[in-house]
Amino acid sequence: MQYVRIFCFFFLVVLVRLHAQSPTEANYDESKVPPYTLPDVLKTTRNLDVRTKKTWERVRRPEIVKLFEENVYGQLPKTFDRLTYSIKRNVSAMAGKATLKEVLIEVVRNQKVVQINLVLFIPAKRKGPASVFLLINNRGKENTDPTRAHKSDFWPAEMVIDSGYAIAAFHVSDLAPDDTVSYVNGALQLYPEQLIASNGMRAIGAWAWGASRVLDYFEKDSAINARKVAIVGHSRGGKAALWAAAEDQRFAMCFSNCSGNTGAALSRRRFGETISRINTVFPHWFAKNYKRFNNNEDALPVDQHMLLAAIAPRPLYVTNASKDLWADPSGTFLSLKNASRVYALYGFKSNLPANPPAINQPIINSPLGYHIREGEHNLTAYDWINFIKFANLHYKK
Ligand code: GTR
Repeated sequence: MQYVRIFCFFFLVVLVRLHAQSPTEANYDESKVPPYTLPDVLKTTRNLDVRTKKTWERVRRPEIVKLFEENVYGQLPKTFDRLTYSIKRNVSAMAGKATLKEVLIEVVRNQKVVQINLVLFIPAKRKGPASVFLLINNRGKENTDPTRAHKSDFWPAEMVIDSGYAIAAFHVSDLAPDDTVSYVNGALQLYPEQLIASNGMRAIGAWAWGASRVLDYFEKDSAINARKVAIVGHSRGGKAALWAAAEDQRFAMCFSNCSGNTGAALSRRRFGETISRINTVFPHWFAKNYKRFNNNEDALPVDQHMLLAAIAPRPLYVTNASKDLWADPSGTFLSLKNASRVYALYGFKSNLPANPPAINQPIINSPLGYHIREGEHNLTAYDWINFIKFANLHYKK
């Protein structure tokens, strides 16, 4: 009898432990958010206060980017042997409203090639080179259908063209298939040394790297204004969009939709998805070093407000959805609020309210924009309408 009891006890312990790792166990109770202290975005690792944009740019910003490389996303390789491109199609589209370009971008290093298939619509009516929204597509390829037989609000090309912007997309699978095994079959073939390094790039880094290569292409396309490229991503794509914008200051604007954990949301709140869960379910997304912070958030030398701050002073728009608690809307808003101290160094006042705004009340007139949309985790027409409003206002400023 005694043995049976002991067995049952251990069986229960095992069950409870397994359950603790399941998403249903995630904390959704604000009162259970543990006390935490965020690393000070305006204090250098040598404990110096950052009071000017000069010190921010020369000391603290590079320090923060390095800390994210080391501990979270891995290094982002900057060199390769060559980048070439060929225009596969260049035709009138959308009843004459746009030009469709399908571009094959090839990046070579050490005789290895990565191919990025870019879909690009450019408005026919425009004064000079077009500003462009570039989406990192982490969903089905049909969402960015060049033939427009399939239309999707995930990438509403017609709406964006009607607003006077170019719209482009590439698929994450060209850079790193979103899979625990095959993610190596893309950009990482060019950089095999990254696979051994504990601070080596993984899938999210590879997607961000790809976004920068597309920007390299835009610099060669006279129809595009390469100084007005907005990077857009949803969820895991939204994490990559933030990382791309933080690393590559050529991106003029960033839109990070429902990006959640290791995106725009603060990790230390442990609300919804956690570092341990993301590293367990998606071991191929972040650097090996990041796993050291599983259930150990307070040991991280950064939190996600510092990633947002690294995008300053460029306009940044972040979103949530009311039913997407997994992505921690409150922690996302707090992260933005904390990043605003860096925008202030540039004299940019964020118009973010003290508390999160009501549902469907976008904050556009602020270099750090935000909305929480009614509904589920998704990238929708509502989100894009507000991205366009935000871009209209901030490109004009
Ligand atoms: C979830 C993941 C999130 C987010 C999301 C998505 O499963 O936990 O971090 O990336 O997928 O990309 O839609």
